[in-house]
Amino acid sequence: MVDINWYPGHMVKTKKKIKENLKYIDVVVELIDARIPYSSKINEFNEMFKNKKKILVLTKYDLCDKKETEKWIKHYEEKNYRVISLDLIKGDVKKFFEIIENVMEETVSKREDKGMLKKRTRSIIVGVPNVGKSTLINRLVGKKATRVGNKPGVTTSLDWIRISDKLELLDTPGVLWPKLTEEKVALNLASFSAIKESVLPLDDVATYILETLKTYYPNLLKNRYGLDIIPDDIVELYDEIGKKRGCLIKGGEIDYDKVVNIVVNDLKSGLISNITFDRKDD
Ligand SMILES: Nc1nc2c(ncn2[C@@H]2O[C@H](COP(=O)(O)OP(=O)(O)OP(=O)(O)O)[C@@H](O)[C@H]2O)c(=O)[nH]1
Ligand SMILES: [Mg+2]
Repeated sequence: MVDINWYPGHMVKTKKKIKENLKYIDVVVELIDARIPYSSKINEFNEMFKNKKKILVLTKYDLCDKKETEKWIKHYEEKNYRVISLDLIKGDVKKFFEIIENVMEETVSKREDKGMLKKRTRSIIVGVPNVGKSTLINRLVGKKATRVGNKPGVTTSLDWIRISDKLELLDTPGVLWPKLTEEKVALNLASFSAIKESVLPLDDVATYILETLKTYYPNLLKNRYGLDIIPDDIVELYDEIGKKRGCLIKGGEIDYDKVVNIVVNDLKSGLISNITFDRKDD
């Protein structure tokens, strides 16, 4: 069992802030990483947002295994989410506007029937660190309204951002009050940079990445590191990658730390893509 003792103070504050803002919120937009649609989904949101309209966005669609994603979309649709998958970098975000309008249609027309004033839809964007919350907002605004970065914890405060006459969004810092006690979840979150590198031993993360690739994506693993075969033994696998990449220390020994860093960084920077680590059928 990995030992995780991590619950930064700002997580507590964020939770309090979300709760304070709850009464203003019409729609909850929950983001999960398409490569880990189970591990990056926060259970606590179910209870917290139980009476709200909900949209689930699978981000990083460009990096996931599309066949697996289809299964997850179906899974969450059966749980009554409106689900969309998005490539937030190159994809079209028009779909997002359509869905949010669609979800709000009933409420808006009810207000109109009652002769009430038009009001902007208020929506909150939530999800684990690094999932793409700020990127989504920037895409919707069409300019850099909020900061993004490829590490967890870039957004630290809660801000309302006006998208249009119809829509206002609340960006939130990434939150993690999930199933971190599940070892696989923690490893998945670490593999895709939702938790800081210091939380788990990096060699555990690299080994997990290699084992998972070996199981589900052997060809991607072979191609990435130029391997003819994948050794059964994990140490031999490290050795092979080390040799291919010239990770050697004096005396021709393999520099394992270097291999660990290469593997973790290849995943983090999307150099190994079309992968999904949470398997619907497992
Ligand atoms: N390839 C790809 N990269 C993405 C996508 N969405 C976001 N990213 C990248 O993921 C990283 C994190 O994005 P952010 O928008 O800062 O994530 P966040 O959820 O706001 O993170 P915190 O504020 O730390 O909680 C950035 O490097 C983005 O460029 C996507 O759909 N595809
Ligand atoms: Mg952010």
